[in-house]
Amino acid sequence: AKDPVRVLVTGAAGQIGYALVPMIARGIMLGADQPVILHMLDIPPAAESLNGVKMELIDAAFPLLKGVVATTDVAEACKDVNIAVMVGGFPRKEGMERKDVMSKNVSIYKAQASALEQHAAKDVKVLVVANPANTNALILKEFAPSIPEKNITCLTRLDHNRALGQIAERLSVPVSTVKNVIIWGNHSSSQYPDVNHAVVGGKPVREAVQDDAWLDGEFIKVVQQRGAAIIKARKLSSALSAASSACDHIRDWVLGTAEGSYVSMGVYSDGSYNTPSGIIYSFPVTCANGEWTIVQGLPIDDNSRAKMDATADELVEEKALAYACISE
Ligand code: NAX
Repeated sequence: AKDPVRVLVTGAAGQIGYALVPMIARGIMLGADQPVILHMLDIPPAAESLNGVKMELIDAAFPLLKGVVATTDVAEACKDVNIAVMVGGFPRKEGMERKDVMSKNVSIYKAQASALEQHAAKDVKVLVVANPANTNALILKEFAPSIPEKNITCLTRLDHNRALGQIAERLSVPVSTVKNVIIWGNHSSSQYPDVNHAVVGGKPVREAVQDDAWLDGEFIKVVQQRGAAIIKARKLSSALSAASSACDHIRDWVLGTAEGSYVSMGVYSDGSYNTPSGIIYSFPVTCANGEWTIVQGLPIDDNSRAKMDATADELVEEKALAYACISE
């Protein structure tokens, strides 16, 4: 039998946490033959509720779940973890300035970076979910210099999956027949969902849909605004889809992407596609042997270029705001 993998989930008492931990314990993230030990972190006001989640995990009697650590101590939470899914953060509340939210998250991600740096496995793979996801991941990278930069990523797979879902709904085909959409840039409404290289049942999506106006207009808007639409409908933000997409992100990263298909991940930019280096930007990637590689050489038209640059500009601006918070 395989040795258990230690998976940290921060913000585990929250909505996404509640949907995510049973998926991990069932093998959805790392495979049906991979035992796991769950490390769950939350803050003291949520300690009792976190303990309730631990009780339910015990009650569910998951065969793959070999242990549960539920704690409000960051060092204990990070001890020897192989995978870290960072869901905890400070949410934007009504009336709050962007700078104030950034400042709270910068201090959280700075502290948690140091804890991972000191206590996690040296080859820990990190996925940041909490918003602003790309910039939180960048802060984490900056303050955990011994963790390889390739190991620090953020979640744009939910946006990717939303794009697949919209194409499948439009064509009334199973979502599994659609692939190679791309989310470029920031996990925010400036993201660019690109279908120019996407295929459905082997055919280019543009040929199958035969409605460029929809693909270049409404489709993009719906994907960019989907988070807000879920909040409007559910009075709560996306949780099951976020949890499921986080599992997809880690599973593909660890176990590899299928031949001929790529997925979207927020990764440390090396300047590919003339994006600014030094930011966490979402690219199309393939994964093999536990490593992601940016898909190279896709032709980019002028329309795409402008949208890719606009979302990059927003990330550069977020980075400056985050750095202003650090030096204060
Ligand atoms: P919740 O407010 O339900 O849960 C967040 C949890 O984090 C709470 O239990 C809170 O006590 C905890 N927390 C706060 N500060 C912490 C700290 N310093 N250490 C550990 N835990 C801490 O939010 P939820 O709906 O679960 O969303 C979590 C985050 O995911 C939010 O930042 C949200 O904006 C972000 N999202 C990101 C998505 C993405 O695709 N990247 C999509 C879904 C989601 O909106």
